[in-house]
Amino acid sequence: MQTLFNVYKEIADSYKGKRFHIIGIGRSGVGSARLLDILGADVNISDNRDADMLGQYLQDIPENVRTFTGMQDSSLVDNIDCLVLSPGVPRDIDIVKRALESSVDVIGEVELAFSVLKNLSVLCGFDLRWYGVTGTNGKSTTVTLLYEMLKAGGYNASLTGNIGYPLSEKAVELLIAAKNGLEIGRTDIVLELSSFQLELIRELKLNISSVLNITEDHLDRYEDMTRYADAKSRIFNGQGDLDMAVINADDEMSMEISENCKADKYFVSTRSKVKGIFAMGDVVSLKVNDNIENLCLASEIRTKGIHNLYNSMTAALIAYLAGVSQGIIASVLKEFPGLEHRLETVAIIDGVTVYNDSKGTNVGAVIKSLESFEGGIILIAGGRDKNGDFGSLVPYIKNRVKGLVLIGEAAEKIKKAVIDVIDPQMAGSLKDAVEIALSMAGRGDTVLFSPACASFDMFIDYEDRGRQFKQIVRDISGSMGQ
Ligand code: UMA
Repeated sequence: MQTLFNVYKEIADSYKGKRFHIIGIGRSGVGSARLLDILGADVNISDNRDADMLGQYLQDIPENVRTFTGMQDSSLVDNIDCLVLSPGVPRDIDIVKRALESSVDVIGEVELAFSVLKNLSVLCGFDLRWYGVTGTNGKSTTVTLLYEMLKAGGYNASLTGNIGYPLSEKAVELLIAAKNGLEIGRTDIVLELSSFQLELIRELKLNISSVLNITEDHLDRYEDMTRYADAKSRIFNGQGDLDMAVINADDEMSMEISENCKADKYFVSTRSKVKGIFAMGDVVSLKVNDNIENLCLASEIRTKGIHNLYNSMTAALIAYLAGVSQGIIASVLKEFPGLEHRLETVAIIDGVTVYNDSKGTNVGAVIKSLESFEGGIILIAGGRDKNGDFGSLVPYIKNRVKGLVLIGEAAEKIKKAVIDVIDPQMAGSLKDAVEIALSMAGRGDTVLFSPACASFDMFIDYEDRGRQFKQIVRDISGSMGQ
């Protein structure tokens, strides 16, 4: 066995002097830059936004890395060996086309980090397990639950990817450990994968993959639903028959894309007693071999709503297949409170409960959130349109929503789509929207902020949007002495 420092050197030797250009100065771009810098590569990074828009990310770029902001001229990719794309960067822009035409290797941040981590584990001889989850909605809740279950089961687990901690940062962490000669033990990596990230994976091989659901989203980036589903189906690409896949049997598109999956398939259902995990009435059961074993009651799971039942069952099945005991899985399900920005209770003001659901960035997610309440909802929605079909909200608005307040670029488009069933109020700012919504609500009603749109027209991201919403609500609540 080589010493860990020699392993680090062997990996670094294959990157030394190689010329990389990274597009996007955000979380993924900075992680990639840090990783390639440690490996001694020759690195440039660019962002088409001006420097003053890039905040802390600019400060975090290593000093050896040449930085270009406020422009993205195609000549930046002349004379390079490899172009690394951040997930938010589409492949059909000029600079990427130029790189492809010049036969430059174009990879995504996840693939870059995966190949370094794979080499590291092979050369150091430590076990690296990979669990990847994709789907339109519920990914972050599911991967967080899975991570909690693995940790509770005594595994050295890491939570990475679309959840906000790029895989490249995990690779940096382990490379530094190797460089410093620290022993690395078995590591279990839980990876949240978006369709953007899946577009550019190549070698990524998951021990357990999972598809939660596929509904309309990101149609501003994809020509149609088929393209979007194709990107999602890439999650199975590297898998063979010794690997496993966990699929929502009740979701038509998830089942469709898994047809060619070569892994051993397990399913999640609330409709039939599938191989995998199912809920019949209130009882959640595992059926991994031929035995049916009761895991817990659905009513004991702390997060509420049918979508959370699917998320919980998926995480439970993956954890079980990874070797975590049923008792530990059940206790995590009973304790896990849910995530920030997903149907998060913010305050009760004069008997009106206010929820922050800023992560409701597409129509499907908003429908799931509306379904969690019987009625009496004042919905605040709007933001940057992702070419969403707002018309599909109509039946849910008709049955459950008594007031609708719209903000952002998509406000007019949403209004047109729903005008037959509700007359929306238009608001100029999020603060106005909250005030209007509260004035429309009565005791026992619900104010739900679930935008059905991206946040980038008015906020940095959905987290910033959710935090600003909560601050506005808390200020109002505080000023009323509640
Ligand atoms: N940019 C360019 N040129 C372009 C397009 C973009 O320079 O042509 C620049 C932008 O100006 C921006 C930078 O690229 O400054 C940002 O890149 P990015 O959007 O990929 O942002 P990151 O900070 O790297 O975050 C990404 C994911 N973002 C997206 O996919 C949009 C984060 O998911 C993820 O947490 C992070 O990598 C770490 O893996 C967020 C997200 O919204 C939560 N994901 C979408 C979703 O969940 O629906 C897919």
